[in-house]
Amino acid sequence: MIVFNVKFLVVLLMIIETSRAATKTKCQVVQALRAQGVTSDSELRNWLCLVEKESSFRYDVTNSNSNGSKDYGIFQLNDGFWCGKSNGYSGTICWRLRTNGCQDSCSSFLNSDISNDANCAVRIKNCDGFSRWEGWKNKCKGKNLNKPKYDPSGC
Ligand SMILES: [Ca+2]
Repeated sequence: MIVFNVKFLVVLLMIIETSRAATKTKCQVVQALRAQGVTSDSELRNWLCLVEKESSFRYDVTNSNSNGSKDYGIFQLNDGFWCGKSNGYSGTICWRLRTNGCQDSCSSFLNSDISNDANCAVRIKNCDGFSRWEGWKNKCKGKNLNKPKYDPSGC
């Protein structure tokens, strides 16, 4: 009986650890975005809402779209535009970014290092705005983001 309970506990802890490990905290997201030059608190509030609605702060998540494309990672970056392109681009010229996407593999948007994800996402936002994300457009745009869960000031 005791052996059974210990095994059960170990399995339970492994499940908890796995689900926890695949999630970033609010402040980890804020710090990754600040490292890419995002300084405005109101912009950070929009990013936190976007990440909450798109991925629930999970960095290992993929979702399929109705057109057959897939979205990758904590910022749900689409493989039709932004990742897995042989001529992917690392600069800030918008037409090149829109044409070639970011210079990253799609799988690199699923690992626990979200710095390259944040780099790509910020360049997309700086060129085309948050409206590139359906989750932001439908659930964050024009909404009251003045909530503690979106407050980046303590990070
Ligand atoms: Ca990454």
